[in-house]
Amino acid sequence: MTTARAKYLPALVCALSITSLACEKNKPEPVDGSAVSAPGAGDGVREGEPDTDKERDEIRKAEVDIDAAKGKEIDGEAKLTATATGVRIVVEVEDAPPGSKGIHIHEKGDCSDIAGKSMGDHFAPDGHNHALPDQGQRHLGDLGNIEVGENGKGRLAITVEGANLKKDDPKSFLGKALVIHESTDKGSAEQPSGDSGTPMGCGVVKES
Ligand SMILES: [Cu+2]
Repeated sequence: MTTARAKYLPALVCALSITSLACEKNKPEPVDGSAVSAPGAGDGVREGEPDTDKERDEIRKAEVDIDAAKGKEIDGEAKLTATATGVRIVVEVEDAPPGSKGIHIHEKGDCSDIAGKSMGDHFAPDGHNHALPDQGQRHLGDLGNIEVGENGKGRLAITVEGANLKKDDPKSFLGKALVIHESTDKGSAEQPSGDSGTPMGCGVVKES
């Protein structure tokens, strides 16, 4: 009897329920770009505490205020944190066209002419070819793609191993530009930059 009662209890609750909410199953999650993050990147990443006195003296945090190119729609910001082995970057955008958009650190911190690429090429101090984060060796500034939902919002969290936020270091992101493109970065198949199209957003990495 106990088993039978347990079996029919959910149906009873459902029938007595004033609203139908208790009976709904497989209700689709709302589309929300903010839930999306890069493959392999996530909150399991070690944040890293300073190992030495020298590291404690270094700049630990930086930020980016992302502005739209003339005639483009996007707004957003990025927070950068130096870890023991690299730089963790969390990018959040809004008011952007939906889709998968190429995102990179470019070599020059100059967003004065985004369409004219005043930011220069991808930041690539190691001289590797262009690729996506899950394709192994790549430009240090290759961050892959950010997924923007139908609500215009997107979020990317990624840790770039080997980068830093030191002043005047050859692998520092400080003073470089974070750039978001209109199209999808196709990765290593498209050299030298992934064919992600016109830059639509840009901001300089500044100490915070
Ligand atoms: Cu780019």
